[in-house]
Amino acid sequence: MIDKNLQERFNQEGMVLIPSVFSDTEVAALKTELLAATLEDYTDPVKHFDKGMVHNCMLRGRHMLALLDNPKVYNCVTTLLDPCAIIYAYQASTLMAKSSNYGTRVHVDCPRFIPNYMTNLGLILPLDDFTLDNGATYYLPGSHLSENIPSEDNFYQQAQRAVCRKGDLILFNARLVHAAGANDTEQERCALTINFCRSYMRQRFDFPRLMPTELIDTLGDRGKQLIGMNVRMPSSLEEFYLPEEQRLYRANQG
Ligand SMILES: O=C(O)CCC(=O)C(=O)O
Repeated sequence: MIDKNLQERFNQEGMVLIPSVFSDTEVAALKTELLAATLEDYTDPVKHFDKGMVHNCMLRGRHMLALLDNPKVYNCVTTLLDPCAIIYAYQASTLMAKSSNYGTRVHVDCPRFIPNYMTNLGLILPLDDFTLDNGATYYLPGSHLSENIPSEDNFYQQAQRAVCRKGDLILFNARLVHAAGANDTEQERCALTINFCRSYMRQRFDFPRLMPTELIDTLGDRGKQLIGMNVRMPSSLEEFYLPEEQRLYRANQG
């Protein structure tokens, strides 16, 4: 799915959009699960600053879990970032009717800037069409190439909008300066957002411990890699000396 032209555009602009990756049926199933989880969390007083941004979506529905094994997603991530990539965070960014969320501030999704080296890759899977009215993501092409974050004024003067259809895939260098828009419509705008990182980095949550074994067992090799099953740390000498095929930190993980 990632050809040479797309890779070049990604390197230069920091974002590419791949059309029609998911069918309407797949999108509808994901949206049903995500909206239920969002509404369930929405009034939770603990979640005060990031309302609408469900965490750890793999625990909140079987379709969102199965996305971890999706070959198209895996192909994009391993081509653009790294063959051994893992998930840093599996979240959502829902803009309820007439609202914004924590993603609406001008920001990057990775605090480190290393010239010519991407540590994190962002993925947005729109579950509703992204329009100018319902909050299509603002982004500043090329901004991933600089350490500096522009002022809000400069950002909004030059920013473009990721207007797209539900089921398209937005992939971006996590150093790209971006912001969710505000949703001025009467309908929610739902999206899944996954941040991938290099295999030797820490994840936001310890997914291999956080996920019940029964759920991990449903995953194939791709999903297991992405949640970090190949790069777990031994907590005893017994675990360190396990035979090769049972090792927690597998060989050749980058
Ligand atoms: O919801 C959006 O349009 C962007 C989401 C975002 O900025 C983020 O998750 O970091």
